[in-house]
Amino acid sequence: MKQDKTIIIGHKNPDADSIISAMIIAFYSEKIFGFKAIAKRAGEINSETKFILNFLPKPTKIKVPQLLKEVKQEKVILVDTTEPSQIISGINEDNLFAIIDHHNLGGLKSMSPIYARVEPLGCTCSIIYKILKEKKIKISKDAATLMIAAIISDTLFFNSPTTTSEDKKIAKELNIIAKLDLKKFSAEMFKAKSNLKGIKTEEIIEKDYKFFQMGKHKVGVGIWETVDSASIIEKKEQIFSAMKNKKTEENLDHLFFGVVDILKENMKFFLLSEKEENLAKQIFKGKSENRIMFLPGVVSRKKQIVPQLKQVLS
Ligand SMILES: [Mn+2]
Repeated sequence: MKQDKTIIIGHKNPDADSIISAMIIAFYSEKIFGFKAIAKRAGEINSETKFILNFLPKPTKIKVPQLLKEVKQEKVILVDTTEPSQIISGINEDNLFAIIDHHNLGGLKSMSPIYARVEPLGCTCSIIYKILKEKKIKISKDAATLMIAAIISDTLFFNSPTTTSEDKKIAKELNIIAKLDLKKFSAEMFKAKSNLKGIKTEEIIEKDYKFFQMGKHKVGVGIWETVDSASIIEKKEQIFSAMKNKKTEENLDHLFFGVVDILKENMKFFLLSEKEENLAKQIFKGKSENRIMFLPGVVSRKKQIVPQLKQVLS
């Protein structure tokens, strides 16, 4: 019997974790699953991930995923999400083969029993590390470097409230192989992430944007993580106007945009209209000035924004 082609893919607007998780699973797929699977991506590679991929010495055996717009007949290993609204079309009950994720279960179904590994860790790559360790798979230096980078990216160098002690321990163990100066490496990653060169205003909102169905409400939350929040605040007029367009085009009930200052650990939360402003006031009890609310200590959409919005809206 012909083995169906199997792909590994993460969410739309892929971040470093989504791309790297797919790359690592593909690289070790024969050892993990017993067959070859191919890494794909559900969107453009962002500037932080580009920096990480360029950092690897060339040539490397770990392949960069190609863009995939729709799944046809392939079997799918889904990484870094289980949210139906955040995956490309064609992934369904019939072809879902496995999920590896660290988010809340988003509502996917499957016809057959699937391989599922979901843990409340700071990064999908932390879970992948545990899988590799359990299967006694030897991790290469390039793979270790990539996985550390994903962990630093998702946990904001262990500062996000999503970080667990396990993530820190895993990064330490990986760095025995990768031998990176983590402080320097993370500073360079975040600098690359903050670079606005060639980035249109629309992209600032959309690069790390997620859509959620919350009860009857269609809600979008864009996040921009940066070490230079002033460079974004400067563009607030253009950002609000781009938000307005997006909200209309996608027929959203609420659209939020948060600028996360990675170093100062705070968020400037853009509230498009009175509707968003009232919701934010209800949840965060904060004051807003010209529709921007300052939220000290808030850096995580997953832990500090989305559950709170869901609670009020669902
Ligand atoms: Mn992730």
